[in-house]
Parts: sequence; structure tokens; C-alpha cells
Amino acid sequence: MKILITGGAGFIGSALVRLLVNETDCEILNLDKLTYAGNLASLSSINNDSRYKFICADICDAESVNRIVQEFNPERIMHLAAESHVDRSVESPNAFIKTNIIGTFNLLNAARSLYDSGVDLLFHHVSTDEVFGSLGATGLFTETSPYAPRSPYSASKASSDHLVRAWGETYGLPFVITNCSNNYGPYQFPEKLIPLMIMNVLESKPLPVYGDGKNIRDWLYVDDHARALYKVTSEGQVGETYNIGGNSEKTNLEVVNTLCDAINEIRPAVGFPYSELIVHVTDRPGHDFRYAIDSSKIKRELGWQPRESFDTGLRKPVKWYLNNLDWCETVADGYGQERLGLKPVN
Ligand code: NAD
Ligand code: TDX
Repeated sequence: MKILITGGAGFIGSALVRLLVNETDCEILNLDKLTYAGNLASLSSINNDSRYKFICADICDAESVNRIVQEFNPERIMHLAAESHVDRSVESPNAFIKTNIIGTFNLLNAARSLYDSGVDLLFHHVSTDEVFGSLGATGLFTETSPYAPRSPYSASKASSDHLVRAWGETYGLPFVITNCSNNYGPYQFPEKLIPLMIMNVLESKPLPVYGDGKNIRDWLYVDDHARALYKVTSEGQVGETYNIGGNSEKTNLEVVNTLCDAINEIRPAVGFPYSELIVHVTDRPGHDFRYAIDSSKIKRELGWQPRESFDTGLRKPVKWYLNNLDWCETVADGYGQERLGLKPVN
């Protein structure tokens, strides 16, 4: 199968590319702009494989996107390229509107042209549970939960989901959409909660927990997400949505304390426990309280199951970051783990 992957140099995209190159016979073209979040160092293990190629391009450039899609002639487009960090979307929504909405629109148009020329194409949009908004103490997001995004990031991803469905209904473009919960694992840019906390512990910096730390996320190991994406792309029903989650709800404070314990097992704290680095800081504006996914549909219909639990999975990135500090230094490129997203910049 020939698959065009967008955003393949990012956290989830690179896990997907590594999986497809190592464990399938798919031919991959990775289209990525290499923003601050995209790094070819994350793909060094498969870079020389003859079934893998990389092209640096911006999905906001309609002409390039159209040319690349026509030339590669894929059977699948797995669209992951996006601006992905909620705090940055509070500060600078512009890039989110451009990449996540206009970029998806460009890709859909290119896909539609190829499909109309007779190519048997499926467009797979990789989306987030955040499009469904914020849950209270109980309940789960299902595939029929109403859309209720609350941040510039989630609103831009909801917009792109709507565009994909519209291109399916109006122009007949075959599509699938997946909405996934919070991922964790190696190669995640250290702005996100788990790698940020690991890096801060290692540098004895404060661990900034937003508000009271009781907000809840449903954590999924990134390779389990990548396997789910491949299942959906190869076996999913056209026009369907699949929710993907880890069934691992944790408060942010639980996550940070568990990380402190896991790091302590490998690199014992000296003087005082790592958890004493925790500080409660001003909350994120519009902070969604709880996300939790009902993933029974993908389990029932496609036989997907996560292989990692939070307890087994969390030790993997901890070990990985400790052994790959050079990757963090390379990708950080000016980002010093500072607080993002308290006020709009543009
Ligand atoms: P990421 O920020 O790590 O990577 C995004 C990638 O997209 C980077 O390689 C970047 O260079 C590329 N990119 C950004 N703008 C581009 C543009 N204009 N043109 C081409 N490439 C561009 O993101 P991630 O965490 O790997 O997320 C991947 C996808 O999965 C996103 O669509 C995100 O919304 C979705 N998602 C993420 C999570 C999560 O927990 N991280 C959960 C559910 C869904
Ligand atoms: O320093 C921090 N302190 C803190 O308390 C950071 C960076 C985060 N948090 C909190 C905010 C959230 O409740 O931790 C939780 C997780 O935060 P993020 O890692 O920023 O993830 P989140 O906002 O939940 O969004 C993530 O999951 C869904 C991804 O970034 C999205 O791309 C994905 O769609």
C-alpha cells in the first residue's frame, strides 16, 4: 500500500512511520514542514529504508500539496500534520487556523482531484478527543458525542473534522476519522506535560501543575495509537469515525507524582524527594476539566487493544528521555521549558 503521511516528523507521525516501515510492507512518503515540532532525528532508525521517502513541504501551500499528491499517487492519505499544543493556541491562534483548517482544506482538495481521476483513495484524518469539549466527573466520549470544542486548538481540529466529513458527503471522497486521547511516549516535544515534567525533574526545575492539578486526561501509549491508526486505515469502514483511548484516566497530579516515583527508581533524588519540586501555578485559560474515551467500537469492530497500561507504558518514556537527552537538546532549539499560553500574542 502507498501511503502519504503528513506530519510524519512529529511525535505521533514518527511513531507511525517507524511502525509502518518496520512492521508492514507499505511504501511511505512523509510530507512535513519541519516546524519546531517536527524533527528528522526522530526517524533516523528508518531514514535509509528504500520504502521510505521524505519531502519538506507546507500543507498551507496548495500548489505544492496538489503536485506532491498527484506525483506520489497514494492509496491512503493519513493526515497528522497540525499545530498540536493547546497552550500555544491560546498565545498564537493564527498558525492553528492556517495549518489545521486551511492546510486540511488544501489536502482535501488535492485528494479529491486524485480520487476524481479514478484512484482508489482513502483520506484518514487523525484527530483528537478535545473536539468533544470537557466532561464532568462522569461519562465518556463516544463517536456520537456532540462537538463542543473550547480552545483555539480544539476548535481548529473540530473545523478540520467537519471539512473532512463535508468532502465525503458533498464530493464523495472516501474518508475515515479517528479521535484519540492524550498520547505519551518517546520523541514528544518537551512542551507537553509528561516530557516537560521529566526534563524539569532532571534539571531540578519547578514542576508547574496548572490550577489544583485535578484535571483528568485519558492516557494512551503512542505505539498503541500508531497500531490503531494502521488498523483503521487498512480495515476501517469508509465514512466512519473511531474513538481511540487508553482507558487510563489520571489526574495531572497523579501523573506528575507517578513520574517522580519512576524517575526516582532510575536516578534516586538527593536531598529531597522530586515531588517537592511540584508547584501549583495559574490555571490554563479555558482549561478542559476531563477527557475520557469509550473505545469499544474500534475494539469490537476492528479487534484493536492497547498493549500498554499506564503503569507499564510510563516507564518507557522515562527511560527513553534519560538516555536521549541529546535528542531533547537538538529539538528544543531555543525553547527553555518556559510557561506558554497565559496571554494572546497574536
Ligand atoms: P506534533 O506537534 O508532535 O507534530 C506535528 C507535525 O506536523 C510536526 O512534524 C510538524 O512539523 C508538522 N507540521 C505542522 N505544521 C505543518 C504544515 N503547515 N505543513 C506540514 N507539516 C506541518 O503533533 P502530534 O502530537 O504528533 O500530533 C499529530 C496529530 O495527532 C495532530 O493532528 C494532533 O491534533 C493529533 N492528536 C494528537 C494527540 C496527542 O496527544 N499528541 C492526541 C490526539 C490527536
Ligand atoms: O506544564 C504543564 N502543566 C500542566 O498542569 C502542562 C504543559 C500541562 N498541564 C496540564 C494541562 C492538561 O490538563 O496537563 C494536562 C495535559 O496537558 P498537555 O500535555 O498540554 O496536553 P492537552 O492539553 O491535554 O492536549 C494533548 O492531548 C490531546 C495534546 O497536546 C493534543 O494535541 C491532543 O489533541
